[in-house]
Amino acid sequence: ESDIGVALETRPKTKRPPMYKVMILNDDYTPMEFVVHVLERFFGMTHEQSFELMLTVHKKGLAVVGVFSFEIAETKVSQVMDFAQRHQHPLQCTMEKE
Ligand code: NFA
Repeated sequence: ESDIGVALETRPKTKRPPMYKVMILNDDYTPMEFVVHVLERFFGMTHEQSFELMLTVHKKGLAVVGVFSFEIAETKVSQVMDFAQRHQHPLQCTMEKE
């Protein structure tokens, strides 16, 4: 009698952590070479990859430069914003949940 029960849901609810897109925005003042350098330095791209992505941002207005966990994305955004500010360029870097 006490052995009778209902079958319970056993699916493990192991959601993957959300990922964040890090984006670079175009502006009229930041030199192209500076953006290329930022992409090489903080996103581990080759010079060719960086140049191509910089041109995409220049033409389209923005581009996703990488997808990371929250903490890594936050760090990338801070590093780029600090670096741009130190060099007095208005370059903007933002993040958005995927
Ligand atoms: N639009 C900038 C220029 O013509 C270059 C740039 C590219 C800036 C990508 C920001 C992002 N100097």
